[in-house]
Amino acid sequence: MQKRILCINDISCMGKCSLTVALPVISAMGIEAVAMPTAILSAHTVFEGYTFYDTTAQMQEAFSHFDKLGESFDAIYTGYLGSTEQIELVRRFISKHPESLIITDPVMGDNGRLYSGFDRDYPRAIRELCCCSDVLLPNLTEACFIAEMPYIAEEFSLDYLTHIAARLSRLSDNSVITGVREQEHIAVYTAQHDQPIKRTAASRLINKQLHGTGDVFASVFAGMMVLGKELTEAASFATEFTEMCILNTVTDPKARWYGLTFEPCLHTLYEKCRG
Ligand code: PXL
Repeated sequence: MQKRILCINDISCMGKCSLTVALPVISAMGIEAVAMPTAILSAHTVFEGYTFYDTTAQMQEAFSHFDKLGESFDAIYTGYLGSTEQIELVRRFISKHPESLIITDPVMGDNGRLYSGFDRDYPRAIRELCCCSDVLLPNLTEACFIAEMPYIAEEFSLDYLTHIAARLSRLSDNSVITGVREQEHIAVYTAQHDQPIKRTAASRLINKQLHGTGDVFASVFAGMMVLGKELTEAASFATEFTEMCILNTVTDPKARWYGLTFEPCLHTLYEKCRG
């Protein structure tokens, strides 16, 4: 039977992130993507003057409808949630789905700062969601907010990462920390159960801010997990695919800065996953 992932994330009409990335990526992997929009924005929050339409009421009704129909999901993948109220709503829905692998991308910031629209209380609420998740996918900034550790952008020790991972492991068995800057690479570290933290994958460092990169990574990762791959294999392949998309974007002199030019790479997902 075809696998299916419930994707709980915003729709940024423009800017290529969240659901506008998750749906094509997961579909290209041959997996059904069920979309649950958390908000509709004209563009992601890095664009000045973005519009924001809250869809909490619709989420509530959609969750009730799914409950009534008795729907089940191989995984529930959550990304951008607009409010602590939505976090609570998602937590309640997740608690009724023991059959699902719960993958939480705690979208809330980058480069040591929270995104526009999130206040200092938000990381505490996200921690509650992390507690009922099987896998966390924070970037280093988000990992620091969750772990209540200072953010150090570069030249930190392995001890620093180990400390962060140990705090995340109090909340969830598995964490994949992305966006760890090294001299020439951006690395991905995985922490599983009580095993030592591991540098699992790396891609070449490109000094350009490309929004939506984390969403491409998380969508591929979620798809690979649902297809039965080991966590480290899923993280490695997601890194490889994301790097391919980044290179495809930065080598195009006419590319807009809106997000990754991932579309020409989708066929490689289909080929990898078909079978
Ligand atoms: O890519 C993460 C993300 C998701 N959703 C919205 C965002 C961002 C990052 O800026 O603004 C609305």
